[in-house]
Amino acid sequence: MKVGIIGLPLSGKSTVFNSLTGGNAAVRSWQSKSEEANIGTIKVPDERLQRLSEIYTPRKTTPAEVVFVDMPGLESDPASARGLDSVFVQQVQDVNAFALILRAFADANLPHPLGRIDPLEDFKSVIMDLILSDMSVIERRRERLTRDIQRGKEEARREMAVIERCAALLEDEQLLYQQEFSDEESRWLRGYQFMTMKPLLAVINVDENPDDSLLASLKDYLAGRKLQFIQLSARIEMEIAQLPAEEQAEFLEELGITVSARDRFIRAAYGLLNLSSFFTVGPDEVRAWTVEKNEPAVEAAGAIHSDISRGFIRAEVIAYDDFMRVGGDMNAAKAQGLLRLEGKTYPVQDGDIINFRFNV
Ligand SMILES: Nc1nc2c(ncn2[C@@H]2O[C@H](COP(=O)(O)OP(=O)(O)OP(=O)(O)O)[C@@H](O)[C@H]2O)c(=O)[nH]1
Ligand SMILES: [Mg+2]
Repeated sequence: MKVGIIGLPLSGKSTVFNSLTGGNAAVRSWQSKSEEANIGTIKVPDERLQRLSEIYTPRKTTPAEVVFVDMPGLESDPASARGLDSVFVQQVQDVNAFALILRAFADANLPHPLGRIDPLEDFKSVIMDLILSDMSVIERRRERLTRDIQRGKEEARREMAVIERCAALLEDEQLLYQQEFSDEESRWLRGYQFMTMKPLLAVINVDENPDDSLLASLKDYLAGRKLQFIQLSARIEMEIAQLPAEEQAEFLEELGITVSARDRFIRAAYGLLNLSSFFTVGPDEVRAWTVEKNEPAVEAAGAIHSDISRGFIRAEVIAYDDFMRVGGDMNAAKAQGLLRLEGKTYPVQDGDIINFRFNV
């Protein structure tokens, strides 16, 4: 899974990135501006994986991973709104979701690029950039399709219907990822790489004494649009994340933070993206894999290797909880009928332990 961290300049993107990855990406002052994207990978903490590893004592234990891409600031200017630049679009092409950082901290030494602290307006402004960018993609495609339709191409007519529907939604300032599309529509839409098709998590970056009225209007707005958000104080979280592991827990406790930003972030991202984890176990490796919720077994197999998907015969599946209930003993699980044989279309559940049978 790959998450793009986006937002206006100086909203705290690199600070959030560092708090997630424990990294040391350069954080900026108002004079400077970042140009390059930073990339960092974190391992998804999962207690279940640890327990499985204790049972199998494998040579290798491999957690699921999330990659974060910390993007340069979006030069959003509502007066001359014209969408996103092509370098940005290129760089975020393969991210699965956006985390949009919203500045809700005041700091006289760090002037806001638009001259005011207003996370709600910032949110609207970035969203508008994403929408305009998608609209210009549609505009270009529309010209082409119009010509094809005139030449009597039936396919073009069907595709046009899909993008006209998207255009209407975007004009209504809806985000495409929140809409329902049929399988056929989704197939057409994949090719467009729409920015608003990527699920979005709003991250409200506050300081020690947040302005509650500012936050209330933002949260009302987000909730009203069924958008997911989390609130954190990136600078504090970054300082904690850069401490040695032993000291981190102590600090979090002192500050009364029960769950670190990283963990909250990952949980939110998993929920937002509708993801779950399954496990593979054995003496060589115990490993967690990330798949979409209810992904068919044959496609989940493809997360491991395309051969396993291609040569799929069946999946031997046991739920993590069932496995633990019989003391982590696979033979006992078999004897009690807890190990199931499932076919290609079986929807993989969070916590499934799977052994794929395949033949290539
Ligand atoms: N007071 C306060 N300052 C913060 C907070 N988060 C970030 N900052 C400061 O804001 C400045 C910009 O932070 P960055 O993380 O570099 O912001 P950015 O969005 O990555 O900036 P660009 O990449 O240049 O667009 C730094 O001086 C941070 O220390 C916060 O929660 N509170
Ligand atoms: Mg930055």
